[in-house]
Amino acid sequence: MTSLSGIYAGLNSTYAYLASQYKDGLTLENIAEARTNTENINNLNQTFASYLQTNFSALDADGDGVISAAEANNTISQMSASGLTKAQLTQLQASGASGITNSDYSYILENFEAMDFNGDGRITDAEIAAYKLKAAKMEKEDEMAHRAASNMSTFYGDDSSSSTGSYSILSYKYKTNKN
Ligand SMILES: [Ca+2]
Ligand SMILES: [Ca+2]
Repeated sequence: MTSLSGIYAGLNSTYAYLASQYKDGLTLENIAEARTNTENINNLNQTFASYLQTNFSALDADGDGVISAAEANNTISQMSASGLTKAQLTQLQASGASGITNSDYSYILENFEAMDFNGDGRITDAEIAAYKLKAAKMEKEDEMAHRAASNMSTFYGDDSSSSTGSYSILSYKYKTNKN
């Protein structure tokens, strides 16, 4: 099931990990420092840390230079409710460890416009689910149309066949009536 929840969870846990190191509140400088701190190498997700860094001012809603837990929670739950933009998804796809698989990122980005049913430039989990349902339905219809077409050609026989014995039921009937 393709879902963006891994992204929201990753952003949440990355914020929580960073915030636990800077008890006075997480500043832009803190994030930059944490990203270069070798002690964090195994515990800090660089993709999400980079996202928090480059989107700092959007996360710091009151503009006091610190991302509070409430601000992080608000922003991430808002993201989860309204969905993610193409630019956000493109930025988050930057590394393999970014909440969802690389192929899921590609799938969403390649089908972004068709998937964005309400046309607001954001993709939500509901839109992904609806798109998948629609795609599955269209695939089934294609398959049925193809099956109907191949049944039809069996019925009419192979016109290109040079064999004289390969009359289809229809052409045989036609011939019989004519004679
Ligand atoms: Ca703030
Ligand atoms: Ca949308």
